[in-house]
Amino acid sequence: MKKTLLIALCLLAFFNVQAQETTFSYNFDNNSFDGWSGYDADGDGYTWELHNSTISGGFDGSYGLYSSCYMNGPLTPDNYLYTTATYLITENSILHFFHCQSDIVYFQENFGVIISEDGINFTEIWSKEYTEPYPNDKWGEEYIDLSEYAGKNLYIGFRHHDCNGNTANGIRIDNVELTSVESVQENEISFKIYPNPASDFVKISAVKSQLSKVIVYNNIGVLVDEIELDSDEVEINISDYSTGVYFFDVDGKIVKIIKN
Ligand SMILES: [Ca+2]
Ligand SMILES: [Ca+2]
Repeated sequence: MKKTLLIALCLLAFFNVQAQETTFSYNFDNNSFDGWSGYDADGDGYTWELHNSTISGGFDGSYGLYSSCYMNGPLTPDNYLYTTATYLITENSILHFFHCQSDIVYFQENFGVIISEDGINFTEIWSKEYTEPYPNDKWGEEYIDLSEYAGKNLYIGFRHHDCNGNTANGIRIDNVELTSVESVQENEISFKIYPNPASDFVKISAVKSQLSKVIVYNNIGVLVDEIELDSDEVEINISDYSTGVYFFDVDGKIVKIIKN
């Protein structure tokens, strides 16, 4: 009787899994670092700023990102700037931005794109060392393919480093966008999974679209079950599972289930 009641209550407690944010777009024209965080790794007190001057400002005379190599004397910058939120990378994710030196004579900038899963340890995945200046009013435009990081939730940003004020003056970056050709609607996966805890079966039913794959791992990450399907509902027999914690990967979304 007690067990019947427990299962009945658990039937009411289902999960709604929300799609995570996958894109952003910043032109910095509001003169705000909202959504971004920085770190002055070389500790000289100078790091990323927002400028709108004709020399150090953004695209088309707007505000843009600026990191200096020269301020009352040569600097040797190591300045980080990155998103305060993580973004779910898909197989179609592209980072798009514009960049330009601030001085056509002192142009030898070096900067890169950085990513991190924890917001602490960053890896530079792309970099550019200027070997010639961009002509006046011309900017470099980059499309960085992030598909090899699909499935990861990443902090994304820029690092200005390994250049100095004897040959460089500062780097300008503007119109930074993370895009994906998939629409948000197509990325949305919403389903119910119940009961939890469960003893004999776990039922998964899609709220929108179809389910295509369920992978079950135990509490130390060992593969327990893998089910390919093409339907909006599945019932997985777990009566042979040992008691404990399991992780159900339903089309890329992970849900923890306790087996009694
Ligand atoms: Ca701008
Ligand atoms: Ca610095």
